[in-house]
Amino acid sequence: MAEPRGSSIDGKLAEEFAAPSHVDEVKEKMSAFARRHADAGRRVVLITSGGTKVPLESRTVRFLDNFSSGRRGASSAEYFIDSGYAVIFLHRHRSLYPYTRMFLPVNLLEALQFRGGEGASGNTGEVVVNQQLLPNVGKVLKRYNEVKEGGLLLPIEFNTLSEYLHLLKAAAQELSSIGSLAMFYLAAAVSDFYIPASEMPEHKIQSSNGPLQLSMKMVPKILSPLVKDWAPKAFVISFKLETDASILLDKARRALDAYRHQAVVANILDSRRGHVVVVTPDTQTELTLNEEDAKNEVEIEEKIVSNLIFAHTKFINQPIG
Ligand code: 9Z3
Repeated sequence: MAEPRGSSIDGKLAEEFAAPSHVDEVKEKMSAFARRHADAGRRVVLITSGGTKVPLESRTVRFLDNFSSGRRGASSAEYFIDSGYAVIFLHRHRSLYPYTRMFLPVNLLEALQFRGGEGASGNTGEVVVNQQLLPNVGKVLKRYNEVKEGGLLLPIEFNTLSEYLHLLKAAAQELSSIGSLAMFYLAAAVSDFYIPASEMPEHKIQSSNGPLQLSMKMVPKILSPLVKDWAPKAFVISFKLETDASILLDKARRALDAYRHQAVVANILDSRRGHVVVVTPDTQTELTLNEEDAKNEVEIEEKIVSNLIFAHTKFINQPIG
């Protein structure tokens, strides 16, 4: 498969995708975060999470989006932190977030009550939590505060595909300074298609013009410069999603051949919560949740993270050849 060189992708990124105005500020934060943790002997994982928004108009009314909830990324962040990693969490605005993810379906106002019953005043009454609606909230709050005090989680938000691409490039460049201590865990569901700024209508597309036909370009394969140019010593994991199981493993292997990174986590849309395959150049490991796991509320991300941390340790300790 012919892959464009990293430098041409750099050019495309600069020309066709508007960089977010705060990219330099974010770079500084990521660089300081990586340095501080690496100096303390801690590994750093950059997790991408959630879907991307692709605008159809420059004054955007409409956009293309996808299914990703961000649960994979958010839960994985917790397991990495529990295993001693520091986490840069590059996530889609309002997608699931570590720790709060567990309580998201709950209506907050249903879960809170005034102590002393209905007569208590809203201004002076104390508010208590209904623990049936927010189970384990005390335990989760304690852990959340520990993680915050330890400075172990650096959240960075994106919304559009352009923001995602520029922020991932920035992260890769900043993390390159810590070499093999850095892991990239690219779980975000990134659009394969986009409309370049130069071809996008400025104003809202008019339905009075009749049915809409879109022509979209291919998004540059950012994994290529990430592995080759931006963070060549890092341990890089991509995710491959398909709906047709018969092509999944072949696609995962082809991605490994093309980009020469360390592993692909392959999953099928409908079974992604209970089954994945971790594919490396010379291994193929199925990870599955069994009945016992389901009873104990084990999540598949715990198994994925543990498998990859083991491989990362081997990668760090391999003789330099
Ligand atoms: C994944 O495959 C993730 O596992 C999911 C997680 C997005 C399925 P949720 O966010 O779901 O927990 O709801 N991510 C990568 C998906 C992707 O778009 N990969 C591309 C591809 O397969 C580029 S590497 O071609």
